[in-house]
Amino acid sequence: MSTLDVVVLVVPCYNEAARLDAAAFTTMVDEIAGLNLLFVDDGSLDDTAEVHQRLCAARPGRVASLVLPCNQGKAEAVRQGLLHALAGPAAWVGYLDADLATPPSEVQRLCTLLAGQDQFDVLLAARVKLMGRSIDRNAGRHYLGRVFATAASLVLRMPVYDTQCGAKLLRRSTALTHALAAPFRGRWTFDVELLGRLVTGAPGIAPVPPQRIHEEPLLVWRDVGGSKLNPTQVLQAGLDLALIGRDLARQRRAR
Ligand SMILES: Nc1nc2c(ncn2[C@@H]2O[C@H](COP(=O)(O)OP(=O)(O)O)[C@@H](O)[C@H]2O)c(=O)[nH]1
Ligand SMILES: [Mg+2]
Repeated sequence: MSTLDVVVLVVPCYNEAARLDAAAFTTMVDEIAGLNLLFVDDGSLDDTAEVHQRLCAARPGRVASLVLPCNQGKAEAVRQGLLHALAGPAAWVGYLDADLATPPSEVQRLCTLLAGQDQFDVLLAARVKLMGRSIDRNAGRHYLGRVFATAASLVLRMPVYDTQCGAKLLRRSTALTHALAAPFRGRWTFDVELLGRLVTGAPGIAPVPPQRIHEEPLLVWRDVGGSKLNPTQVLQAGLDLALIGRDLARQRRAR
């Protein structure tokens, strides 16, 4: 990212008033040049909208909010937010979980990796448990996540390690706008679907080659309590993944 590039990070929120660390988000935009935030309130029933308004008022021009009339799920909130961000001048857009499981220091490091490079168009944060790093993940979620990620990499036919980390950055492109044109199939598998759409492209739309996707192992990540993912949604995610695989296979055959 050069000093002229603008990055807009979409923060999807559903009933996040208690978890949103407003001070941390404000400091994050103060410390990361070119970073703007777009909070999406997905029909929250608590005071999320008020917290967003206070954040927007504290950093006008750098922090904005988008209000969806009713709860549509993380996938649709992220899609709407990214489309909104792409309507502006952003060179890069992306999304970040509201609980700051990926902390501001890592957001800063990811933004620095974008600076002035033309090696990749997609930057995925990856939670890799390595010595010397602090990846603090609930054991059950870790092992379930590894099974899911392995299945996702088979479906996508590329060696992606962590499709589900809630921090991703995407360079503005026709392929990206096209990939966001239609709603995603699943609420919790949309990251896989988005990557699939990007690398598959469409008639007349050049795909993003897998070698232009970069995964960056995080130095710090922590599981934050209050997750909205429940066992039924885990089962649904498995089913959605199978259907995404079927859709992608059909699209590959049609090309
Ligand atoms: N827009 C929207 N965001 C949601 C919804 N459910 C969860 N999120 C957001 O998705 C992100 C991750 O949610 P979280 O519950 O921490 O999931 P986990 O970290 O995967 O266990 C947070 O920013 C949540 O606010 C939803 O129904 N709509
Ligand atoms: Mg979380």
